[in-house]
Amino acid sequence: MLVTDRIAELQERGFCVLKPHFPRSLIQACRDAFWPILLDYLERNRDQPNRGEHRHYLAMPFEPPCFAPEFFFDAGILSIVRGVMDERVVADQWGCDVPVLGSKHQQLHADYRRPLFPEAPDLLLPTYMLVVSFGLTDILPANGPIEIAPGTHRMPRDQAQRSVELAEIELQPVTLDLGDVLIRHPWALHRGTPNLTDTPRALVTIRYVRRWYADCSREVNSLPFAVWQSLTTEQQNILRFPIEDRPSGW
Ligand SMILES: O=C(O)CCC(=O)C(=O)O
Repeated sequence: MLVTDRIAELQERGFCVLKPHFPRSLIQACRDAFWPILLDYLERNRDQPNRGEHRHYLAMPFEPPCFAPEFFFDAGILSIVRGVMDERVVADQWGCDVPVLGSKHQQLHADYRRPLFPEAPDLLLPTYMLVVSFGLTDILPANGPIEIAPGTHRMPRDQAQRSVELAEIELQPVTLDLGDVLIRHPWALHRGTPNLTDTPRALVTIRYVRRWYADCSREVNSLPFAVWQSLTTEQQNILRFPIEDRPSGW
């Protein structure tokens, strides 16, 4: 993987895929621990999908092995994310998107679309957030890969939307083998596609933002103090999440 090539791809197309990147064993351990939590959540929230029909978003737990430092502090991923933004980026969201059987195509959309300067919504700005995602299973055409319209992160929203409608820009399905990592600019237009299988499709995401940016737009879990304490100071400085049960005096 050439970091400079991936940075150029992100800047040009709004997304890139690192193939294969994370060890499968790390993801399998995450999935084994997370699956009962996910199934319980789906059971309780079957009738209250929060991302459209038969689509759920839930905050990921920080208890290992659902959480692994390798996911957040990977040297290759951080080089790319820092290369696009700056050295001081922080991670501020850790969640999972789950379409289940019955889900449909989402409307084409951008995430976190509230403009930084409302008086200039189409002002072309340097990137100030990126999302890094990987599947807890293979993500194939049958279980609902995300589709992304390349280059639309740098276009006025109306023009981007029109270009896709007129098929001047083609939506690209992003299938992912276990271990592959998708890095994308959340303003590149995209949509979820239907999961046609009985197995929930879990795509987990870490959001990295420039240190000065905050929007509290998604629910997150707290980081247990013991987990936070097990990290190096440099790693602690990259995580911007509430810390649970921090003893007084810390
Ligand atoms: O889960 C996916 O494939 C995409 C989800 C998404 O873009 C959303 O819910 O905003």
